[in-house]
Amino acid sequence: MFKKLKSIFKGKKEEEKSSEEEVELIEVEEELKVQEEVKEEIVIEDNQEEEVQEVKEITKKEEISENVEEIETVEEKEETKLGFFDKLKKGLEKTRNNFTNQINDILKSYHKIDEDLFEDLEEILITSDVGIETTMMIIDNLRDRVRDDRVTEPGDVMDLLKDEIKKIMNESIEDNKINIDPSPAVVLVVGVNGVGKTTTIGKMANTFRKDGKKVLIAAGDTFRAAAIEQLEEWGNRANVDIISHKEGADPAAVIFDGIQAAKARKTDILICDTAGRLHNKSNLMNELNKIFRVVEKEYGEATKEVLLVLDATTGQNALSQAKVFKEVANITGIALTKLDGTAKGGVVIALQSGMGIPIKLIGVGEGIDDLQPFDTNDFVEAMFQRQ
Ligand SMILES: Nc1nc2c(ncn2[C@@H]2O[C@H](COP(=O)(O)OP(=O)(O)OP(=O)(O)O)[C@@H](O)[C@H]2O)c(=O)[nH]1
Ligand SMILES: [Mg+2]
Repeated sequence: MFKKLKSIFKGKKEEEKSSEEEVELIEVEEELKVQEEVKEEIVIEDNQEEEVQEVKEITKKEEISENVEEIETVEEKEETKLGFFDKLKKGLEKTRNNFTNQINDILKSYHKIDEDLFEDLEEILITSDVGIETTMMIIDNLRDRVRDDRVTEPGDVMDLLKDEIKKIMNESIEDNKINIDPSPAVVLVVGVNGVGKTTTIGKMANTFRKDGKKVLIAAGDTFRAAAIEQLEEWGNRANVDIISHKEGADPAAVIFDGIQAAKARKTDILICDTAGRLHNKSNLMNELNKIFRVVEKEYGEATKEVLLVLDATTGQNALSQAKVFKEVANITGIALTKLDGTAKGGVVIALQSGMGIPIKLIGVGEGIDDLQPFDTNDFVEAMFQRQ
């Protein structure tokens, strides 16, 4: 079915007790004195031993409590990591049910690995929004791997596929860490209407503030009053201040004021909202360029992140938006929202490997804590995990 498309796209003691005591007994009195002294020494030694014993016990207790604390910290971290992973798994439930279950069924239906099996896998990947080009590359690599490793059991293909997806996703990017170090940092949030920019800014502001950072938000979407109010609401929830102007003001002027306030308040991270109207490319380019120029001129020393927000439920549309924004701005990362609402989470693979833009954050719900830093390995594992 996809043969035609395929042809187009080929392409880490010591007891030195031995200060021997030679006591000479000359007179009884002296002898007694000496004995008395010896007795005292022994008492002192005993006392010292007791003290040493006490100190040893205290040290032991401290060591034990330190160890308990260490174990508790490790357990806490593991619990957080587990809670995090479970949340990711839950957020990817629809994708996993669609994608992994289909792959499982296909693999079970084959008794040997042949070209038909590869084609069926290809179809599942393409219909899960992995994108044709990226799918072709993954399946080609998988085919080579099956041949090179002399794999014959269809059941063994799942782990190989998982591995090839991780590889292709890590190939074209350096890392998935959001650029906020060193401070000050400025995060410019761009993206079309309704993708979840304001919600992501609110969640992000809350996460940074909880991490001990001083955060400020600039309400650069002046297109409608409701946008400013919505951001103010998120600012209240996240306990972060907002710099805003009135509806219809020049977005670049709001960002300018945001930068001055961030400098005066010694803010670590300034997050800027922008309007997402995509009338046409040149309009978008002009508006964004004006903001970028202000940031460059007024906040040249700041670490910059240009975060493109994309809605995962829009599938291939998200890919086209990424293409347009990549042309008009130096996008440094993607925040992919609404992954909880789609069965086509495969778009993550297409975006990161096909577009070469690292996914930095993922939205897995509408709540303030429903934003996660993206980790390729965790993502692929969560996507493939069986219930
Ligand atoms: N389920 C789910 N909903 C989300 C997520 N992120 C955002 N939303 C919802 O998407 C809708 C639009 O979000 P906004 O943050 O207003 O989007 P925006 O890009 O700022 O939109 P405009 O300001 O109109 O350009 C809201 O109803 C959000 O609750 C997510 O990760 N999961
Ligand atoms: Mg908004």
